[in-house]
Amino acid sequence: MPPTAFVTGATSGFGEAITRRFVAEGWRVVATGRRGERLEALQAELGDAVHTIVLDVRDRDAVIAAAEHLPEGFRPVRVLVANAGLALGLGPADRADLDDWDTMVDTNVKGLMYTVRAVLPQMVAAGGGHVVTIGSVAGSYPYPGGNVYGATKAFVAQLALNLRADLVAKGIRVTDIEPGLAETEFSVVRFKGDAEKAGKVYEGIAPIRPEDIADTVWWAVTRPPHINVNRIEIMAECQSFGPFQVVRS
Ligand code: NDP
Ligand code: 8X3
Repeated sequence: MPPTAFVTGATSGFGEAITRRFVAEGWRVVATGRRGERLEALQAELGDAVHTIVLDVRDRDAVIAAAEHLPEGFRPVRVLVANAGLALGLGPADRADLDDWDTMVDTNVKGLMYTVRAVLPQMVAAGGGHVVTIGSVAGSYPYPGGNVYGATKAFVAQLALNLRADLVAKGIRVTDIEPGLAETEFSVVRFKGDAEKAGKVYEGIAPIRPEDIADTVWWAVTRPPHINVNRIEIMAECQSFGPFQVVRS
């Protein structure tokens, strides 16, 4: 029986590329996300190797039920790619929309918690597995307007390390992949559908592509079982760090 990967946020960007990569490598994939029509298209294209579930990771009961009721042939989950997430807004903290902050925390923090908690028991019962979380460089380095988004990604990185502490020597590995600037639908979402503004983020540069992250996930999960890749930070070559700000009067 081919092994199964469970991917959240499989309807676009990294999650879609990760789904395609695992299927191409002969795996089965449980592909999840809120947009059912995107999942149907993916299923039609990739066939029986994919089982789709319309799933909002903010819905705790639905996440638990999805993991508990996987069909024969799609369980136990060998690899969880907890990828679903988003940034909303890029304004300064004093003017940020609190609903945006709530949505980012509900999705990137609580949705991740629910997903991990839902899938882990079957990995423990099976005596093996791999949890891949998708953090961000924004979780390590501050930037103007990154405020709560970056803070949610710091949570992702620390949860991944703490999962390692709980799961050590249980055959379950944990890797946090922390990308920088990558062209997906991320900026369209961040700028609430403003495609022109989103497009400018990637103008004149060569950003990370979704396939690069799919390749990174695949690399991490195919390392020999006696090692654990704790974290991978990966930036576009055109991206680097800003200087400290010093404001003079
Ligand atoms: P996309 O917007 O292209 O994809 C985001 C995915 O997350 C979609 O499939 C979306 O599906 C899903 N998603 C969002 N909210 C929910 C929800 N409540 N429940 C279930 N699924 C949800 O962006 P990316 O591929 O870039 O983003 C994937 C991850 O990578 C995110 O965690 C993001 O923070 C992170 N990241 C992105 C970087 C970038 O520059 N692009 C860099 C570093 C990290 P749907 O809308 O159908 O539910
Ligand atoms: C997305 C990368 O730099 O836009 O997590 O925050 S960044």
